Amino acid sequence: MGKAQSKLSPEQLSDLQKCTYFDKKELQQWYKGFLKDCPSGQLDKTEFQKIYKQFFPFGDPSRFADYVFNVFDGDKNGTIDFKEFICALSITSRGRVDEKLICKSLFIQLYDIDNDGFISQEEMLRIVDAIYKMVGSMVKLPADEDTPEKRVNKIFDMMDQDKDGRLTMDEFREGSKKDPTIVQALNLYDGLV
Ligand SMILES: [Ca+2]
Ligand SMILES: [Ca+2]
Ligand SMILES: [Ca+2]
Repeated sequence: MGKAQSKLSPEQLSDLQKCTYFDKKELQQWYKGFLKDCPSGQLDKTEFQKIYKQFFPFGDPSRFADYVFNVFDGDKNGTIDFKEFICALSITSRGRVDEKLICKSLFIQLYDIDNDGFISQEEMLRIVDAIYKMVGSMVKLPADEDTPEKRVNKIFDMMDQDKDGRLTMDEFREGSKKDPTIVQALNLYDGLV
């Protein structure tokens, strides 16, 4: 394989426009940036972690990067190609929480680690813990959220409407509208376009 082509073809562009919110110019720009980070056109886990480390130099983002990597890697072949990357990016940065398009359950996929259709308290704790490790001491958190446990309890208090200790897709979706910060955790590239 070696080096990837330097520009997207018209066919690729129209294909990508179907599954993203980006226009042609934005897509080409993202593609250029993508190739700069990864000339082969295929991001592997280590490279993906490196990107996160640039953004979070004071924390340890490796675990969170792994979780996100697994979500971005739609066909689970161990690398992220540009299409997987830009689809995920489009949803995380421009998609509405109730997005019904191709990558609709991206956030849920991130939190639902064992893929059983529910987000358990334990699963959310693993993700939130990874996020806290990633941001390190950069952010000062309010006293009722200064540990991952407290934060997860607070989220469940708000989202778990039937109080059965796990979140359904609907509970999660509704709750994310009330507290967008949960979804924002994925918005790594927001503001860079
Ligand atoms: Ca892949
Ligand atoms: Ca689960
Ligand atoms: Ca519930």
